[in-house]
Amino acid sequence: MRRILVLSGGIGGARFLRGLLRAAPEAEVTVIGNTGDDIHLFGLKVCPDLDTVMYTLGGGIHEGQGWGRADETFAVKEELAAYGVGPEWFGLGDRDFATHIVRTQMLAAGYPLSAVTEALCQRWQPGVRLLPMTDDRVETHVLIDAPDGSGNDGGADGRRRAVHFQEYWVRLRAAVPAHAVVPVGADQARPAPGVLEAIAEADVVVFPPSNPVVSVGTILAVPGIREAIADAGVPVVGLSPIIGNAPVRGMADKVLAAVGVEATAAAVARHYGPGLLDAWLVDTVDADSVAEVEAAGIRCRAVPLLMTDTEATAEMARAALTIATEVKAA
Ligand code: FO1
Repeated sequence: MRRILVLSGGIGGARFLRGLLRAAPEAEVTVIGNTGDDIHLFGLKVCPDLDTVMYTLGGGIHEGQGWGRADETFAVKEELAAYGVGPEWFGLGDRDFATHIVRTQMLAAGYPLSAVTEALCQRWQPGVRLLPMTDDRVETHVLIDAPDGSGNDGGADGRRRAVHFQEYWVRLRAAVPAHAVVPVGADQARPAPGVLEAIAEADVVVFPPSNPVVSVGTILAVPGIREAIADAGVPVVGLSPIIGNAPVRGMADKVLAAVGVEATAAAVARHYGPGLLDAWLVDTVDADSVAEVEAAGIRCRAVPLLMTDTEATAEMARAALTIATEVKAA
């Protein structure tokens, strides 16, 4: 399993990758990063999931938060707020701003996001090849109830409105019902250069414990990516982001409800489906669901899935590679 392809969201994906690199130091790891969380703020293009992977593997992440830079200051944000320029609910720090300025400048000069990401990674040396899922603009929006009198009514029934994923996630803390999750632009997007080639050349494809709807699901929504993975003829292995019927972190259960999927390890495996997924790891507390997942045609094993530290995470990655080897041998 020399060439490993990973579909990654932000924090969960990035932490898993750190364990994977320890478990398989000789491997060539390519990461397809979700860009549906991207947002334009203050005239800048912010790519939270790409940056989280880059900073985590490059040693610049704020470890406690899991996103943003270590040793961060917020002078620019405070100055913007003094001008009354928001949004104030999104915490962009001074060090992080520099990344978005460089990215936006390069995009304005005509470089595609994939080339810009490669350039940013020159500094961070993440130890993986990081590819955005697409160079085209995709923005995940969430359909929520419009508060009475908001003036924002826009849904078919006049009582719902779509908000950017970051507004739903960060400002609203996913505390309001999500009726639908729409990766706007995904249907017209093309996989970024290198994405389909990386899938074709991979020995194994791994879905880390990232959000199955707004992270891995958004990557799979780019036409051609799901099909290429399903047809690649190599083991596709996933690790459940749900442990004991609750997300390990984040609010994956809220967006799972929006797509009609129960927040259980087995339901997420069925959501990916046996046409895509060959093997699935659930946590030991969900050992009861192994039979159910296997009945759905997906090889399954229960192992500890809490990413408490890099060694525990490396052990998860080893389990993923072991079950992939079994799939290949079967
Ligand atoms: N998450 C928060 O909960 N609050 C923030 O203010 C925030 C700012 C932010 C800035 C840059 C960045 O790269 C990520 C940031 N995140 C923040 C994380 C992000 O909202 C999400 O966790 C991901 O998009 C989901 O993968």
